[in-house]
Amino acid sequence: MPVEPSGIYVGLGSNLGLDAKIPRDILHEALVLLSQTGDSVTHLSSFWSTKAWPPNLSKPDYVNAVCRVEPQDQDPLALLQRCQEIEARMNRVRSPDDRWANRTLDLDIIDYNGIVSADCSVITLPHPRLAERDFVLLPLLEIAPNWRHPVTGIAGTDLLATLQESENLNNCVRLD
Ligand code: A4P
Ligand code: MG
Repeated sequence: MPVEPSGIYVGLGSNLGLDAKIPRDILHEALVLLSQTGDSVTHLSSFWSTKAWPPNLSKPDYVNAVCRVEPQDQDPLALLQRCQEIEARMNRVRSPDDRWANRTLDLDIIDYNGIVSADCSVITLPHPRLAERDFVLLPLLEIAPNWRHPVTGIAGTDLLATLQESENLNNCVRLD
């Protein structure tokens, strides 16, 4: 079944403060920076407190959210670059030795108008792990309840239901 273009969705995550800022402040600031650099944020999910994945590493909880963006251009790589610049402004440090290191800010392009790109190190669309993540699906479905996976066409609600039947949940709690 063909899948309608579904919009451009960016996932936000943080489990590390920066100066006086707690993860929620950092996500708010990232949204302001996205808008200031020319990408309109048209929809924003709730903020969710989520247990860090993978579960066995005892990392601090994350705050996660998803926003819908009307970007200044139609170039997924350019949007990724702008997201990475915002991560850098929030002192995001990448640790080559720790794949799941704590991070002040992670901005992932979850879905870019349903584009399906080859799995490569620069950009993979849709985000390759989104279907395994309640901390992505729950906020995504708040702002896009009819969203479908661009590759499989499976409804996000069905992906979430499958996940909820499994053991692989991250105890997501909606914040005020
Ligand atoms: N890249 C490829 N495709 C994309 C895309 N669609 N969006 C490349 C963004 N980046 C993409 O990402 C590594 C490389 O992936 C980038 O250079 C980019 O070119 P990264 O942000 O440097 O590293 P990362 O964040 O560790 O990788 P990734 O893939 O974003 O990690 P995950 O899978 O998102 O895991 N637990 C909870 N509860 N909440 C979280 O948000 N996040 C992670 C990070 C782990 N556990 C978590 C959470
Ligand atoms: Mg990332």
